[in-house]
Amino acid sequence: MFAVHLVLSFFSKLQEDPTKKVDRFMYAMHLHDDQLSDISTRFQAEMKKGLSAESNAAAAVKMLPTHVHSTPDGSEKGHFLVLDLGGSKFKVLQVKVREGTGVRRGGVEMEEKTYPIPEELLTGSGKELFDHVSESLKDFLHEKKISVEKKHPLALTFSFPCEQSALNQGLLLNWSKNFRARGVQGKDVVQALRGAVNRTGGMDVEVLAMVNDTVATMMTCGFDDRYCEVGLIVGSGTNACYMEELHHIDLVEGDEGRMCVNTEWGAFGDDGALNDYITEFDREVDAASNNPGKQILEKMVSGMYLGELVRLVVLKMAKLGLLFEGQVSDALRTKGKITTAHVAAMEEYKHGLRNTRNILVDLDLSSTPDDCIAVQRVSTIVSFRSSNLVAAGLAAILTQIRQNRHLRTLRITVGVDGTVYKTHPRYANRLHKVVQRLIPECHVRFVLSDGGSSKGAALVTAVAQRLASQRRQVDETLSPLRLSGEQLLLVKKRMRGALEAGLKSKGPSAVKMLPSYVYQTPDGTEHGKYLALGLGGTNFRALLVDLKKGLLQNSRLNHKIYPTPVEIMQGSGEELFDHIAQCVGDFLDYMGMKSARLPAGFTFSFPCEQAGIDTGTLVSWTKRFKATDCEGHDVVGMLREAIKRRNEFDLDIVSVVNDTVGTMMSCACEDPQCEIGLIAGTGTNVCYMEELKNIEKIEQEKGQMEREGEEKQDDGAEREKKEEHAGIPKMCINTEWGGLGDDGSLDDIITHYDSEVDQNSLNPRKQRFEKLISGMYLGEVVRQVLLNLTRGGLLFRGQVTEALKTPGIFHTKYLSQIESDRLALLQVRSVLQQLGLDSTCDDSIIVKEVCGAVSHRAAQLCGAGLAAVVDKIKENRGLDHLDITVGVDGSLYKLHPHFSGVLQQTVKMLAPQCTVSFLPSEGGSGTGAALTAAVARKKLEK
Ligand code: 0WK
Ligand code: 0WK
Ligand code: BGC
Ligand code: BGC
Repeated sequence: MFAVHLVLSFFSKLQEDPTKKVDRFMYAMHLHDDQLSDISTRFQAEMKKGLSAESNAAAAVKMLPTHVHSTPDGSEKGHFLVLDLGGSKFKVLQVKVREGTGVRRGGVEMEEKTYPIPEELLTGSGKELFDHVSESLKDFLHEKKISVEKKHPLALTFSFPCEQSALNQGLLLNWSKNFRARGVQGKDVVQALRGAVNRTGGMDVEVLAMVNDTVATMMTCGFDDRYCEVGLIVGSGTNACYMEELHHIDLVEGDEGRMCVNTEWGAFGDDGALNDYITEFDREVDAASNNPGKQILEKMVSGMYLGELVRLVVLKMAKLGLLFEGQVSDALRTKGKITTAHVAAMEEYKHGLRNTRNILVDLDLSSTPDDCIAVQRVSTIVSFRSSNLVAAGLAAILTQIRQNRHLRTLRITVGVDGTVYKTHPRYANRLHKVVQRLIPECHVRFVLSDGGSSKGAALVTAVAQRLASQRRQVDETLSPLRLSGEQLLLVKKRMRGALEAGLKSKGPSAVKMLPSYVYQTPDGTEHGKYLALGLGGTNFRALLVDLKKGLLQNSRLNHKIYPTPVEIMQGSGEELFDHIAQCVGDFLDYMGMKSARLPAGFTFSFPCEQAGIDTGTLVSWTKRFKATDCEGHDVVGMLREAIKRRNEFDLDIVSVVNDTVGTMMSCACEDPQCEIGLIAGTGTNVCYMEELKNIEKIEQEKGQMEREGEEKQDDGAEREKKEEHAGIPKMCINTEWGGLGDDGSLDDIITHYDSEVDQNSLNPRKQRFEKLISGMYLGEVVRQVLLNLTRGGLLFRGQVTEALKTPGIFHTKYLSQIESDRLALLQVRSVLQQLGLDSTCDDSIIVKEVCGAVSHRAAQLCGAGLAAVVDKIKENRGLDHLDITVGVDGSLYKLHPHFSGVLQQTVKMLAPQCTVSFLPSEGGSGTGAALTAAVARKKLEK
């Protein structure tokens, strides 16, 4: 009975659709979408392993940096020689790239010749292989009548895994496919080629770039499609590359921009990551290959192995009697007898089955139609699995890119080449479909690279040339902004000279050295309620301070900031002070203290000639202020008149101080060693405690000096240290160092960008030092440099947009944003976008570099100035070493990511005998104004 059942099922099986038989036999090669998603996820994890410095060494998927930073932008041009080595054909080409007319419509002409590589050279000595390559090149130059006199830039497309530290260098990690030449692994392939070219002689070529074929393919397709940022090869080998964020590539310096990474995904699975998907046939192919255990994925996907896989499956089925009634021929037993071209032929739409029969005949196999259908099915399943695995790999890469760019959907193009993809029927469509299914959120376009990868290789060289020349031009443009140690030392010396000059002469001096009539920093006994008013670079501030002896931290009660409209800054003086009086009125209202005739300290952040603590004649406006009828007038007087005009409240203005002085006073409360006040904000300035005897320009009544000295005798130990110096009468000098250079002393430092900024400013030829440093001008200096680079065609594709021509559009806050380390380049681009500047990655890198150069110079110059001040104080006190604190305030110092650090380093470098601590002011100069008022009042009460 059982026997009857067996025969029946056998016959029913025989009648069965032969494809079903094959599907069952090869079920392990059928990969469903969830398996492909699993493989894709595993591959993305492998990618991350390859990118990270920690795990790269052990990673199977090497993720090799290529030093190709950008895809073509249409400005590439030139004639290049290209050697295309490593695919199924070795080609020598000449590629002529002409500049694009209309976006990217540049023309590319190519001449090529394919040179066979004798089998023995593939496995012989590497030297002979490269000699063959070089001789083929020479033959090509000869045949194409290309002059051998001229130096020819050459690009090498080398389709094997290479570790590159630069575009024109690459250590071969291992051969793959059918290459096995000795003495090349671990060596620099470019050097090997150069050696061969020298041995061949009679030609002058400069190897400028070596690229993997995936990279060259991406570039070739990127020439016509700017979305092309992935290169894919499914040929005798398989591999993919893509544009990765530089900050993800640990093995390469820099965080800015992108770099193309050659994944070398052929090695995926070499560490066992695919073991649960490897079939017995894959193991057999691997075992029989010349690199067992290596390139596991490649052996499941690429043209070099597909034919073998089909042969081994058919062989096994035949042995099991599932095909050809169990007949097996020697040909079928022979490795390589079924090629990938056979597999493609068997799959052909129309003639697939006929081709299959013919191939089986060639293999000495008599086959039934069902056998042919079955064998064709085997081919389909093998190549289907190949396209599925490529789809899974691509899905991982595209997901990585989408996640890198924080996008929900991604529009991207994949440049493809390789005989399997190009010639295998249905391969391309299957691949596209499966990719779409695995990552529906990505809109993927596949572009076949026409004419091979050499156009791309030439473009990489052209880009390398362009980047190299761009780099040279950017360096030239920025070099005047890069100050040497000698130059900074010179600035320090000149600042010192100006400080000395300013102390002597009452007459005009670049650095005015204005006496502040503040003789001492707070000693902690200050107390009482004070109103502090502050007119700074951009705002007016009103502050109520209740000083409690020595306890500054909780003395600040309330404050309000009133933006100063430009029309007030540049209107009449009367309007300005009426505006101030109105704000004070509003504040007192808000505090319910209109009737309290409070003592007030007035911080006035502009140069004032003072005759006493409560008067100050404005010397000249700076920053954005240009109000009329103010210069030469007493600002305290003008404020008092405005208050009178308002007739709502009254104030007892007991002191007027510069914001540097206010800042020093408020910080000195926390740190008695603070005797310098520095502002690096909209404007810049510094004050410091100078010894009265050095301030020759003010009338010194001997009596007054003695009186000062005596007073101080009776305070506690803390004062001990100060005694050492306090004995010497001092006064705080508001240096107004912003004016250094107004006498031409900085002309050798000032660049034409700075001159542009100065000419367009409200006060040309004034405040030259300030215009090199402070926040009001840095953005403008950057804009001038960007204008220059754009006019030179180095930026924004040479498009000088209205935005770029608009003064003041590049706020200094953008510098701080653009230079912040946390900001990826994408965000730099969005900042530029906001400014109406459409930029590329390269553009953003250059813009960031320009911002960096301008702000770095500003901080260094500020440091050079400060070094002069601390050195002067050290010498004033005849000290070998000075410990001193600088109270500092201002948006540039507080908000710019690098300014304060570079400033401190520069001071350390230029004033090595001074230990300078920096104390950012919490209370702002307002508290300082109140303290000054308190100190002034204390004196009056005596
Ligand atoms: C053509 C490209 C070449 C690449 C080859 C890969 O020009 O750089 O290596 O495609 O395909 P294969 O020739 O291996 O099928
Ligand atoms: C905060 C001080 C103020 C000074 C300002 C300078 O309290 O007196 O004028 O810093 O910084 P800017 O606002 O110009 O950045
Ligand atoms: C090589 C890759 C190459 C790929 C396609 C692989 O065997 O390792 O570098 O890109 O073949 O040619
Ligand atoms: C003014 C100084 C002020 C500095 C910082 C400069 O423009 O001339 O008086 O201290 O800005 O605000």
